Amino acid sequence: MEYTTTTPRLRPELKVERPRLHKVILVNDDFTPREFVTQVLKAEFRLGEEQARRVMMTAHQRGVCVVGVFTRDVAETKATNATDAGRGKGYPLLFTTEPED
Ligand code: TYC
Repeated sequence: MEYTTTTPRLRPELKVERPRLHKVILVNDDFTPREFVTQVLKAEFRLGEEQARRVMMTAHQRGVCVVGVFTRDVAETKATNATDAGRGKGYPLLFTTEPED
C-alpha cells in the first residue's frame, strides 16, 4: 500500500473569485438620431432621461461611452438587444462589450 501526502488548504474561501465584469460601450455614428439612442438607453439599460442623454452626448462628442458594467452574459445580452433595436429601424447603432481590467 502506497501513501501520498496532501497539504491541507488552510484558507479555501480565498479560492472563490468574483466573476469578471464586462463593460457595455456605446459607439457613435453619423446616422442614428440622438432621440432614438436616448430611448434605447432608457429601455435596455434602465437609465433615466438625464443619464441617458448624458451617455448619448458623451458618445456623440467623444466617439464612445461606457453605458454600464455587468456580468458577461448580461453585458452581451444587453449589447445585442440594444444593437438589434437600432438595426430594426435601419440604423447602424452599435453597442460592444469588453472585459474590465
Ligand atoms: N451622432 C448621432 C447624430 O448626430 C447621434 C448618436 C449619438 C449616435 C451617440 C450614436 O452612440 C451614438 N445623429
